[in-house]
Amino acid sequence: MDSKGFDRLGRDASGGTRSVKIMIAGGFGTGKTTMVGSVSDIKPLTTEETLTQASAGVDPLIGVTDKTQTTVSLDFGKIGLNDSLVLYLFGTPGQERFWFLWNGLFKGALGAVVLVDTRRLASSFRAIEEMERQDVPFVVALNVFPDSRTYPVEEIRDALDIPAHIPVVSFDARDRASSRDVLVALVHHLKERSAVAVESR
Ligand SMILES: Nc1nc2c(ncn2[C@@H]2O[C@H](COP(=O)(O)OP(=O)(O)OP(=O)(O)O)[C@@H](O)[C@H]2O)c(=O)[nH]1
Ligand SMILES: [Mg+2]
Repeated sequence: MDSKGFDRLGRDASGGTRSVKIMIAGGFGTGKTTMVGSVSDIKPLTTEETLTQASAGVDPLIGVTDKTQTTVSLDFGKIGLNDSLVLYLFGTPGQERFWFLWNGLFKGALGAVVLVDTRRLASSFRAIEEMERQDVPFVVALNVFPDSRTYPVEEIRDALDIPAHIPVVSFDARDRASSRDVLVALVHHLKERSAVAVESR
């Protein structure tokens, strides 16, 4: 228990609602802000700023040409998965020049979703490497854009060197139910790792 009477999983002394911090991470423009916005029960907090020339050549807009804004600090949202589990969602900035912020943002996080745009695997590869450095359990979520080719999950796993024990799921970040399914997959993964005991509904 901490000084406020909550244990590491956010449970109060009566064993009531658990509040856990979950990161929504991934490379530039993979749909992190979109996912937090679609799945959050509350109006999400965003820190979007207009894309500038500073990112030109570093974070190419291939596949996301209509993108005009980027997260410069974090996204914040919240979702009650069931009566006893509330997830606080923290979306990371995707531009690599802001990745130094990840160190602080990940503090206290129980798990993470790493978004991947299969059209731009290079940026996702770096994000997965970074996740291993952060040492937080994670699942990989392939955000399927309309013009994405459909790859067998095993092919993506090989291409990104994702170990067999890490779940890889496909989803649509714009869709609340689909985004929620990803969070449920993460919670199951955490449960399997005995990091959190969740009573399923
Ligand atoms: N078609 C389609 N477009 C998407 C999807 N997810 C995001 N987008 C679009 O892709 C662009 C990037 O989405 P964002 O949610 O801003 O991505 P992000 O990962 O937060 O980006 P950064 O914060 O800049 O790293 C936006 O123009 C979205 O409207 C998706 O699932 N399908
Ligand atoms: Mg964003």
